[in-house]
Amino acid sequence: MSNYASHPSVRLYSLLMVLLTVLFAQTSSAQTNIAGGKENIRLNQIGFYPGAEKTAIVLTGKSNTFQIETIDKKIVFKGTLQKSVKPDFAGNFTSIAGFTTFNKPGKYMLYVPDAGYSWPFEIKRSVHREVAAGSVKAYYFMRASIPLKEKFAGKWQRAEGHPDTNVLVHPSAATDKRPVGTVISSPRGWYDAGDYNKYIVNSGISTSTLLSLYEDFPDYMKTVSLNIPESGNHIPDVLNEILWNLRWMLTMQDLNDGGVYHKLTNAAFDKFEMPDKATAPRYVVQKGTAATLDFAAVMAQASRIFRKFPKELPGLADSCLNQSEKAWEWANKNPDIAYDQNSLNQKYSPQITTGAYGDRKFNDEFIWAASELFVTTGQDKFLNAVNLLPDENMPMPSWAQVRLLGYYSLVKSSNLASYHAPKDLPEIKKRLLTFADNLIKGADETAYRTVMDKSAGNFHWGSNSDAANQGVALVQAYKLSGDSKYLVYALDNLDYILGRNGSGYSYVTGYGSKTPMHPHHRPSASDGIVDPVPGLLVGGPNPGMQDGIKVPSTLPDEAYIDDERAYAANEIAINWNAPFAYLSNAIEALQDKLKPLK
Ligand code: 9MR
Ligand code: 9MR
Repeated sequence: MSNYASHPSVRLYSLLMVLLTVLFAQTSSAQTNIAGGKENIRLNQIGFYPGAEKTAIVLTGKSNTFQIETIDKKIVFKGTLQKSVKPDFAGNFTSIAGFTTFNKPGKYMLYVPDAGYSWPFEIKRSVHREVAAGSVKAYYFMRASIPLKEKFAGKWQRAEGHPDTNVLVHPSAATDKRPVGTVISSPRGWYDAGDYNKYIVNSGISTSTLLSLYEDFPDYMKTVSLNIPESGNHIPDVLNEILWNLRWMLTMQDLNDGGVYHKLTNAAFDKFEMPDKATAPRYVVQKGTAATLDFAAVMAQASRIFRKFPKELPGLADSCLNQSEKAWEWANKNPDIAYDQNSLNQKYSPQITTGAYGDRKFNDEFIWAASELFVTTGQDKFLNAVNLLPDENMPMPSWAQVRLLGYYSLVKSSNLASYHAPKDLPEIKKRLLTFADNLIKGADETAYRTVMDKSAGNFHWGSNSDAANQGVALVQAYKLSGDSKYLVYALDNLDYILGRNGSGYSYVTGYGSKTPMHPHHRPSASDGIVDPVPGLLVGGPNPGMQDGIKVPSTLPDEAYIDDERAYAANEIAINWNAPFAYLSNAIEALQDKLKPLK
């Protein structure tokens, strides 16, 4: 051994290795430096509007200056970095690169001497048009009961999953007219998330948020075509896509009494396999107050929107309204039926262990359903049945909390000629604006200069939907007040989602330079295609780690991991995509109103 090692040629070889190692170390440190910029400069990886604010966040603290360069490295703008007023959650201050005054369309990178180059980005009009449309097209990829053809789905084509034409009434849902084992047909709909089940409560807020996107921006949404099977049928594509889920929802009501089943589900979550391989029996389970009221709200809203397409969709608006009113009546007779999966599992079999969506407080669902029914019918009886202002709170919308969805509808309908304003309307308007003012207060002082970054409390399961829903609330405040300052902060939260954040990810699959590649999404994980299904917003930072997968950092805004198993941070879901679709499309529609403030 020692003889061999001391042989001259071996010594020469070792010397060579040392030299090579030194050389390699140098190239790799140069590479880290470049990658360092990508990691240490956080910005919207899609880009910026020429006339709007442009902000990037720099994490390395030494340099005072930054520059914007073209892709072939010509310097086009030089600026000074500003220290953040407050530190990030780790206690470190950041540097803010503001380049709002640079407005020449093109493709660029941001360069900071001690950090390197950022991801590339674009400055142009309609810069978010594609990602915004992609976030709606994402629902097509979530469709049950239809094969996704290559013409529409490209490389993510797949066989039909879950026809759902033979669905069993679970013992928890049995009635005289529909005893245990009755078979009903309940096809179509969107899969909820990474799993293949269909839940009315979560479908409610998702479908309504997309309906509101159309209702609030009809002219813009009419220009968004999605290349889906219905495209070209004289109905705007966003509505075509919504109809896929709405028609499923309509089948979830038992017309014998008006009650709506909580969900259509397997007994247990499927393994990771393509939807056509997942053939376990499907059940509808117990009717509940939340599901029935959410259904009533969505159908009332859908009725007034689809009323405008009598030729294309004859009778649909009437069916929606009739079924909505039936649901409303059922809920008023059954005002307190929670879906309590654990206690149901003690009484019935098979046990159901899929998502619970088990809300226990229904006053927000009553407010929402009453508001939508009132706006659609003009009848006071709906609002008279509820206390519109039960307390001072203005809770951020989520699957379990829908009060503001009702307020948004009441407020925007207040200029309809046929409308007699409810007595609480002035107070609701005032509260919505105060709510928005409180959201934006202090956002500029945070390390990433966003509303989202203000509070550790925002970072829970599905945190990205909060970032998006804050943006939606700010768009509503803009629509209510005409004050474009709210839009500027809505855009900041869009920047947050697309990369100006604590993890450095653009959280939307397929859009941006560093995006989730391993979302907790059964088709993306099982289709053999490297790229995940595009346009899906992952749940985002969540230090809770309820899935048991360790995140690289438990700081609130960094607690994210792109790991297929990490369903508490890296699943995708229809109720998270919907506010993102609303926000990104609304910002596109309103791009000319984004007058800089800072
Ligand atoms: O895939 C399921 C996901 O859709 C849910 O959000 C999550 C929490 O309910 O559960 C996932 O399923 C997991 C189950 O809870 C535990 N065993 C592993 C399953 C797949 O990772
Ligand atoms: O989004 C839901 C989140 O608010 C809950 O904390 C979590 C645990 O109950 O469930 C989430 O919803 C999941 C649902 O139960 C099943 N499909 C996937 C959903 C997203 O993870």
